[in-house]
Amino acid sequence: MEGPVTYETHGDIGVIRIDNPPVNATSHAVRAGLIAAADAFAASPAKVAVLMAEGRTFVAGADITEFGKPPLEPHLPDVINRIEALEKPVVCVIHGTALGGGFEIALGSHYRVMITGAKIGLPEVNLGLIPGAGGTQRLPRLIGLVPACEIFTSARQVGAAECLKLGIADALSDKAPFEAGMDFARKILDEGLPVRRVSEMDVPPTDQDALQALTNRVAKANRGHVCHLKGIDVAIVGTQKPFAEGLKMERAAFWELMQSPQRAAMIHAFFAERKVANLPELKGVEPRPIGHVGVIGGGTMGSGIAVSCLLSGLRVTLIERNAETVEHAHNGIAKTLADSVKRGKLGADARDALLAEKLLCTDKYEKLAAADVVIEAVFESMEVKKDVFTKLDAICKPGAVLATNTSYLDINEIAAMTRRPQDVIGLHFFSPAHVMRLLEVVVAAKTAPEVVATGFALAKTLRKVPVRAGVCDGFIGNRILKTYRTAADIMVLEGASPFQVDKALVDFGFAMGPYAVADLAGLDIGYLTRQRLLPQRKPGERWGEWGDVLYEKGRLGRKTGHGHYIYDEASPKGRPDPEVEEIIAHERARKGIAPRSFTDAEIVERYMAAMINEGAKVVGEGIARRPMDVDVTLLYGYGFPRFRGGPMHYADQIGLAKVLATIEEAGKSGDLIWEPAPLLKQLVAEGRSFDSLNKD
Ligand code: T1G
Repeated sequence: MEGPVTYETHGDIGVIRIDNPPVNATSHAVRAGLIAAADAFAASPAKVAVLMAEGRTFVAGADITEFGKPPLEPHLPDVINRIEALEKPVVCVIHGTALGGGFEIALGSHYRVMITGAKIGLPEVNLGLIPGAGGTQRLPRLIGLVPACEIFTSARQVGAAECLKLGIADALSDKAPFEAGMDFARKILDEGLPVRRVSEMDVPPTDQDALQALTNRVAKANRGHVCHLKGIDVAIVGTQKPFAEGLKMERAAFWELMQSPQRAAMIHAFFAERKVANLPELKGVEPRPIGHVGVIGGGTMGSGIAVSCLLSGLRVTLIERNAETVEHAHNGIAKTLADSVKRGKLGADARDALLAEKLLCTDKYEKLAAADVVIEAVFESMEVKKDVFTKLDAICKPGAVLATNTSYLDINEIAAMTRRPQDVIGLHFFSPAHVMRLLEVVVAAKTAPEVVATGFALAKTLRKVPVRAGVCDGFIGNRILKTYRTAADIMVLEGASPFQVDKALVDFGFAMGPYAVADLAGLDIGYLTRQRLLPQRKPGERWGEWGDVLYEKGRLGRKTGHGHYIYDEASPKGRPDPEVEEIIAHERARKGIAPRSFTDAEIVERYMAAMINEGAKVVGEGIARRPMDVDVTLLYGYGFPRFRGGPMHYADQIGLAKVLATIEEAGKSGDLIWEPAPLLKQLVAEGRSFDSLNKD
């Protein structure tokens, strides 16, 4: 047999091998090959078959690159039905991650063996889909409705030991897949184990209260997403029908979701996250070592960066000013690691080893002499940054990468303070740095390619999503944030309530609206930013100043229990403070603005148009390489709803001409943020999409 699937026999045992790198996805060729292999086995004298895969993992699902294209026969459900219908036993051997269609193939097999460290999962909801090859019908029959629904709505990967306990796996092995498969096949022959079809099993009794509780949890955790609850519905209703009808119902729901904008958005996000990490210009560029990381500053960002490095196995030397702040930083890191132990994310022994062997907190800069990478995370003042980089330039070894975590300062100016500007780069983490996955890799004018490659290599090690950014005020994320926040402020000045703005954007899919976010971050941050930007303000530029009034009243947001919202026992998540509306009304009156009403739709339209317009300026100026870099930045750093794919993808879905029309309409107010981006105007004129720029 040619192609990615082969069939061979070893005495009474047939072996079906899938070999389709990198992750054995069930491409058309694999599906056709599986049918041919099943037929070959059926026709062969072999009495039992082993189904396994080559390479680093068993099948990790359907081939996502085929989505959105006309589906070719055989379809995966039919392939799996063919395997399950075989009259001789098939044992599937799972190594690596059997995900989506891969796990569904295993469920269609008669027995499952898992190799130590292997995992299974049904992550289709991460793509805006549901399992579409029997997962919602077979898994409930094998383990029960509630655990099955939990697995395919959480998209979590389930380990081998838990699979054995749940009855998903029939055996575990620490041998290689082929040997493990042969062992179990011999067991089937020796014990005369029969064909055992999951589709013929009855669903075990269901705890209806548990099922309802799960459904409520899933609805709350996945607000705005369509697929999760549709999956539960298909599993519940489908498994009350004969299997073939349930499978049909699943397939119909699957295809409906396949046509949905949410699926397109989620798959855009899936591939964008991977493409932004692979920069064409870094092909063949060797990164420098990253084993020993220095961190300057043990504040919130510094200690978060240190924890992120420690949890990724790197050695960390953290510098603080004096013995007292050194101890404070060490205790802060120890506390964060203790929380990871409490949440079962880290073993207590491992934590102790990290603190004892990998972490050094000190006030002696010379301890950085051998560090490979040093990340400065001190107070956001150019004076302080220059002092730190002057010291680092004197102490660090040649070739050390000197990085700054500044979120807006000019990195070219910082680099110019050293004799090695080619070794200086921006690594902009997001708070909390050991949790947030976004990392802006800010490339200064003189940054060497291997230093950029080192930034991306560090991101991969820290399991961050790196986005390359150029130097400007706020880089990609904070620059765009400033613009859509200003658009919101202007709508409030013109009459909208900040609470209406927040609700409209939460309904659109954001976890929080801009004013709840401002309260969470602290209104002092907003106040300092407005003070810093004051000298740069242009004549006629408008922005909201009520935040300064709240600041001067000592209302700093959640941390003082009072911001735009009131946070107290009665409303820990905050309730609107009517006094804020009064303060805003005074500002309108002072500025001679006659307020008007806004619909939620108009608020969302303007907010998004401002975000998209600034995104187009950032791409047009080369600060972001492609529109998808903007999408990934907003998705991983600014809570943009994943089921909308990011602002630039969203713009393509609603149409760039419509976005431009909104911008031009809003621009009649004369506000500078509404100056249309040249790139947007060009694409509209050429009838092109942002996605047409994502190609390289
Ligand atoms: N299809 C096509 N390409 C895939 C792929 C897939 N399913 N999974 C990964 N790749 C590519 C990926 O783009 C990258 O390419 C390379 O493989 C390595 O991936 C009917 C319909 C398996 C855990 O959702 O979660 O089955 O960038 O960088 O970090 O019910 O990839 O090198 O060119 O991510 O080691 C369900 C998706 C599909 C799993 C490996 N399955 N993949 O992670 O490597 S829907 C999934 C992953 C489905 C059925 C339905 C991860 C991974 P390139 P990588 P990794």
